[in-house]
Amino acid sequence: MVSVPGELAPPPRIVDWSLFAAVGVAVATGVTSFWLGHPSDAAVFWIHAVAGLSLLPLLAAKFRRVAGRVRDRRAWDRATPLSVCLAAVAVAAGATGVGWALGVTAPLGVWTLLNLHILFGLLVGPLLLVHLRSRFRPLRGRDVRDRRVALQYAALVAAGGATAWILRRLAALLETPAASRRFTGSRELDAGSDLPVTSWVVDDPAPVEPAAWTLTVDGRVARPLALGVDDLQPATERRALLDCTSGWYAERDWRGLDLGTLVDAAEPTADAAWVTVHSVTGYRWSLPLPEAREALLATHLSGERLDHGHGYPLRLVAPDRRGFQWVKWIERVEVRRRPDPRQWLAVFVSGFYSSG
Ligand code: HEM
Ligand SMILES: Nc1nc2c(c(=O)[nH]1)N[C@H]1C(S)=C(S)[C@@H](COP(=O)(O)O)O[C@H]1N2
Ligand SMILES: [Mo]
Repeated sequence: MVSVPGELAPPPRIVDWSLFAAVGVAVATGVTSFWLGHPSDAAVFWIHAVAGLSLLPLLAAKFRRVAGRVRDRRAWDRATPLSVCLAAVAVAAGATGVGWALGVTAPLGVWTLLNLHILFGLLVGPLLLVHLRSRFRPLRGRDVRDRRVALQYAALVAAGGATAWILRRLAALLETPAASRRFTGSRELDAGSDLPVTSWVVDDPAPVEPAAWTLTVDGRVARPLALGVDDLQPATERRALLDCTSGWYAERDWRGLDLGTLVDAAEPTADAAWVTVHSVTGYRWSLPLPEAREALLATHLSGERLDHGHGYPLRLVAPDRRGFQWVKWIERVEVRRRPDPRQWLAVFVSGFYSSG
């Protein structure tokens, strides 16, 4: 390891509090990134990369400081094992993040390296909080006022940004699987291959019986509608990109009904502002009305009638939204004044109580 002259090493409490800040920003942006799929959200992913990459030199500085104490078993106290565990998980989170950015593939079954990264990332926060119960030291004014600290911060952020950029160039240059990554980090699925059947948590309903199925359009509308499978007239074609949070994307041709036309046929009232699309499982998501007008209720994928796994008889195609928001097995379109807050729970638990 490169040794830093003593007078250049940042004060210990600055290193510790910077680690705290970097973890906070990385976890906050990592979690929010799940709900972001529009190109205008790209900055959040860059901030995540910079925070995540800044963590690595900070961890190196910290390890250099505490190495002696960790190597000497007599210096251990009750909190030391957890600290060692935290260090390992933080390094694993950073390493899997870098690995994902470089295009590393891991033989993890249905899991991607990104899924593993998210698991480590989510573990860091709670471990850090427990760590702080025994190791908390307040930040002192004289540490913060040190002029070198501002410079070191600027260098850290600049190096993080440069490294993130280099990782992208490197993945492209070496033509690794990450060469095709979007700003979300997702990699392209082969154009020829079938779209995988994907569940966000455990949604797995029985196939929808067309004779027993109706699509209801209700809520803030003057003329609620009920349509059967034979009433669906799939007249709109749309090429759209599905970007799943487990790290893949695929552009495909979809055909179906224009969601805007359907909502307008039900005559939304003056206060209508959101459209919530419900699945037979209770799974649901809401779109602002103007965005819903751009969305499709698909009946066909790549020219073929949807099969059960992809959401027969009807599934949402919501461009620039993440895959988990593309609700499958739709049975209800609800026009509302506000988004449905229950969606935040429903997407996580629907599969546990809906009949399978
Ligand atoms: C301490 C915790 C974390 C660290 C140190 C960390 C670090 C990293 C790093 C270094 C990268 C690659 C950066 C790059 O693109 O060049 C990355 C990518 C990514 N991380 Fe994290 N991360 C953490 C937590 C999380 C969490 C909690 C989530 C989600 C819940 C998450 C989601 C992602 C995603 C989606 C990417 C791919 C986006 C991209 O490649 O730009 N991360 N992370
Ligand atoms: N009702 C319902 N719709 C759902 C899901 C789900 O679990 N339940 N999974 C979502 C997720 S995570 C993704 S990525 C896409 C995947 O669509 P596909 O299975 O057609 O590839 O569907 C979304 N629609
Ligand atoms: Mo997904």
